[in-house]
Amino acid sequence: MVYKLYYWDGIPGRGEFVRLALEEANAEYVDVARRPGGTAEMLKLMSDAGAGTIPFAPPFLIDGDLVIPHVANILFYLGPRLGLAPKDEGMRHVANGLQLTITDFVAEIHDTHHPVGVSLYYEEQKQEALKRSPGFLAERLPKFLGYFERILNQNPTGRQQVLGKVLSYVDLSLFHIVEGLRYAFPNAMRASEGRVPALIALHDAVAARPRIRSYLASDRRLSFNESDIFRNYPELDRQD
Ligand SMILES: N[C@@H](CCC(=O)N[C@@H](CS)C(=O)NCC(=O)O)C(=O)O
Repeated sequence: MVYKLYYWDGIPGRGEFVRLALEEANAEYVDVARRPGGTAEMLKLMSDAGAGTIPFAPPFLIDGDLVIPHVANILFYLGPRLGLAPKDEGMRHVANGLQLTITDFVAEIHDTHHPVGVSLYYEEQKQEALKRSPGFLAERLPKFLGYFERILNQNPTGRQQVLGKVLSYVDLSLFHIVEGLRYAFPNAMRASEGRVPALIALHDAVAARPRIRSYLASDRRLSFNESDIFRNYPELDRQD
């Protein structure tokens, strides 16, 4: 069965967390909105009950008759099927908890440039963004990064991955978090990375995996840009 991933064309966005898992597993999938007519197909699925449950927002995955929305939920479903989740059921919920923490982190990253309203342009909320971003960089960024650093250091089987002895979708998502933060907040990341060496080592190890390396070099990988969650607005980055 070919998985169908639905996500906005033109940005890595939240779809990237799912793409990385599909790519690492060499799974057969179609990035539907990137094909001609794909965005219209996605919007139709979101507006009528053509195929099961109507998703509220992309990303969502269709596998046969199943329509599965939300990054963490998609990865919870795909993880065991792709060999990217712990075998133990309880530990799969631990993985899901970590992924949901990543979901929260992503929402806060998004809110640095959109602190007032999702339907307003950045320029319409730039003053509020300038107030919000310093607090995010001073408190929330180190708190989230430090949390994942602790999780890595506490793994009794080794700090190369967050859970057990083998790579999981959570590790792939953390790779994307570091990539995105480096794009959005290069100054803040330069100042922070020394405090999270295990997380940076995990990022580098994921980047060096053969399938991920080949995906990153392919045209399936979209570049970060200022329509995405991770946006490079120098005025929102650390200034010293
Ligand atoms: N909790 C959802 C968030 C989904 C989401 O916010 N999707 C964005 C694109 S990244 C969207 O299209 N939102 C439309 C809306 O909220 O109206 C997830 O983790 O997948």
